[in-house]
Amino acid sequence: MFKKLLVAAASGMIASSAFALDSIDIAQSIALKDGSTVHVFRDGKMAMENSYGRPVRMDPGTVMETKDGKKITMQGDEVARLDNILAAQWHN
Ligand SMILES: [Cu+2]
Repeated sequence: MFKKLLVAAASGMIASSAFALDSIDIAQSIALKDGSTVHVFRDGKMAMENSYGRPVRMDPGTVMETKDGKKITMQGDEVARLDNILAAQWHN
């Protein structure tokens, strides 16, 4: 797990929140400029995690800015899906 975090940090993909999510369902987690994180699922849909590590809603189509200045358009709004993954993490 620790090694995984180091790899994530080195690649610049680490979330600013305390947890790097460990889910086979999540393809990519991208840190945003405002301190939140967008998790991209394997099917291309996304879910937002705020800077406190809580799942939050975002309207599909919303344009987000990544920490390194790229623009991403919100696809879907998989709050419940992320909520389940986060809940599972806390029980580990
Ligand atoms: Cu978003």
